[in-house]
Amino acid sequence: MVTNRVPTTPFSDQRPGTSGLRKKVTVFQQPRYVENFIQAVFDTVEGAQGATLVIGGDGRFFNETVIQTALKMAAANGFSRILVGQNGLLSTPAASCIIRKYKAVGGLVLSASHNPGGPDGDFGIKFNMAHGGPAPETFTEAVFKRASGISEYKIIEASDVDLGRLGETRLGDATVQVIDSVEDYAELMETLIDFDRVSRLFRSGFRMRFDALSAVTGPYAKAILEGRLGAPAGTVVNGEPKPDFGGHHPDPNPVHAHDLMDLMHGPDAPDFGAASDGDGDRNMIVAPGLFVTPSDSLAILTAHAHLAPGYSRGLAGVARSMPTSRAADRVAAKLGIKAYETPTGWKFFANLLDAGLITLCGEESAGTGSDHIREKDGLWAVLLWLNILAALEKPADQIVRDHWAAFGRDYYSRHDYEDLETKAANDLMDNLRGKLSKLPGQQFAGLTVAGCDDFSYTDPVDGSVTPRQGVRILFEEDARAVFRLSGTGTSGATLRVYMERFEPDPNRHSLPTAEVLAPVVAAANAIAEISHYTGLEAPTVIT
Ligand code: VG1
Ligand code: CO
Repeated sequence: MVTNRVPTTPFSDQRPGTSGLRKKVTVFQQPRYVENFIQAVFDTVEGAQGATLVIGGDGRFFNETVIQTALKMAAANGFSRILVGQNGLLSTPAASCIIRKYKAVGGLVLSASHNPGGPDGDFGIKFNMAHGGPAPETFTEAVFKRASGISEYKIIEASDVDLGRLGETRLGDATVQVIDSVEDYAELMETLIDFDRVSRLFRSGFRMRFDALSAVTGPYAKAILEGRLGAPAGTVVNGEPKPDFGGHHPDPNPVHAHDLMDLMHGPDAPDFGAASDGDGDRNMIVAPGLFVTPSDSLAILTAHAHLAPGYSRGLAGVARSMPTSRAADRVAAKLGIKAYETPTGWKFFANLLDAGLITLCGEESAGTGSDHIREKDGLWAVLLWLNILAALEKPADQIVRDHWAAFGRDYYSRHDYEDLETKAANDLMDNLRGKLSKLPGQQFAGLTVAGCDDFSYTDPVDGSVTPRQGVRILFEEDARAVFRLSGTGTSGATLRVYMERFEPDPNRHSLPTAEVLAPVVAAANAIAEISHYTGLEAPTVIT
């Protein structure tokens, strides 16, 4: 088998963001673009020689092409065993599970997650480490540096691997094993969740809808919910992964998963609704007539996780990303466990999970997970909810209202301003950072600034410091506004403004979120001068 060393020249834009390298498909389609980045990753991985590598993706347009390239490059770079999902499919949580189970040195996860797909959509490449989680910044920065000076890549000459057929094939000196995409993941779920109890729930007539948004979770949800748990056929909708997600924007939020929202707010709402994103790591939970914010969902799962077999011994601690509401902290305080606050992005949870400091973690962007893997896990969160619903024997909306009554309600909303000019977005953040020292004590829209900072994270495990992770403004009225720029967008810049307000009084728990948050929104706009810098009078997406 011939290994070619192909001369190449670097691209200057291969710096991974919040979650891997994410660009328009057309950017990845440039000759040598994919090869350069993958070579830079392989050059950075320690212990590639003779090791096992996992490769899988969310099935979006360009997935198979990149997988064939990655397989031939992995064989040329000395990996001895390569596990790849059938038809190139692995959800991000399944990839994490498989890396850990088969002791791989890491894995390539091909996905742009919640970003739209298709020839005009987005694509992405992410590397996960041996622990199954996204590479930390030290690694991604080393990849960027390597990619910025790359002069050749290695690839073997071979015909494409048949990804449809399970089993082993030789590729150069390596063995490629095409594996069932669902099996290992489903087995892991059976160790964490009380499948018998959830099956009984379905047998008792409990109705649910799971919207896979034509993305990767369809086969997983069908095999587990309709297969192993006996939910009626048709429980999973949009269950066939499509290269363009059937035109869906595979971001499970009330705006993009509007069909599910309409159903759950209609007269024939089932007992429970859920959705997941492009690569299956996010989850959206909807009770009849009530969208459950991801921040509340994390808090509710923290409060009740002990009802599932995987967590019956209790939780070590809980972590949330900084912009996520403080609802989970309140539960942690009651349980007497520690709560950690990390920057946005799952990679920051890995050290806490590895060190056994936390059991559950989550983000406001609909990511929830536990120490079973090192990625957020959409379907797992849905299964844990089902376990809790079965154990408490209460309607989902009742569980949420009871939670608010016990802990108070954190009203929460995120405003996104998308497709901004990069300069305007940076200017807004610079201006905001520049005024932080003068804000405390000032009043905006009737709220008084109690304190503010630019969030800097010191990892409690390795002591590494990650500065400039978002500006947070705390108000005396127990409200908060957080500002940061997205690290996953692929055109221009996106400003995210996260707003919350705590309401302890149960008589005020059924108000419209927009009404409760109106002063916080007004204060945030005034402080950051959002319309001045963006030219926009309103956000492009509110979730
Ligand atoms: C967004 C979310 C963040 C999440 C990341 C990856 O990042 O805010 O919470 O971890 O997407 O999620 P940003 O930098 O655009 O705000 V996924 O499901 O796209 O891998
Ligand atoms: Co995702």
